[in-house]
Amino acid sequence: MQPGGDVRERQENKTATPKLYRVVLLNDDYTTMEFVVAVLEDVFQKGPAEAFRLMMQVHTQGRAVCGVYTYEVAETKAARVRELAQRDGFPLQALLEEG
Ligand code: TYC
Repeated sequence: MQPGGDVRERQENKTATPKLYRVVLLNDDYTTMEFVVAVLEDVFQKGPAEAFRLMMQVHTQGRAVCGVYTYEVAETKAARVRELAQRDGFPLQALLEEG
């Protein structure tokens, strides 16, 4: 209740944009190209040509952004990459970047 008797409703901005996070894959010398392409197809839903292009970008430039997602989705995908890499004994790393 405001002075004077008005009722002021709490304002809630339901259209606020959620923060977005980039999932970045890093290069290493041991993970096979075939495995990285498979991860890009399975975890990031890339087609074969785009998966190969992104894998080569990581291989030649050291890193590449594989997708941009809300925090939960980004963290789940990065965790899945780590899980698959660990299962197959590869040191492949995925990290999140804000913004
Ligand atoms: N550099 C690796 C090789 O020559 C291939 C590779 C690509 C590894 C992308 C990791 O995120 C990566 N076998």
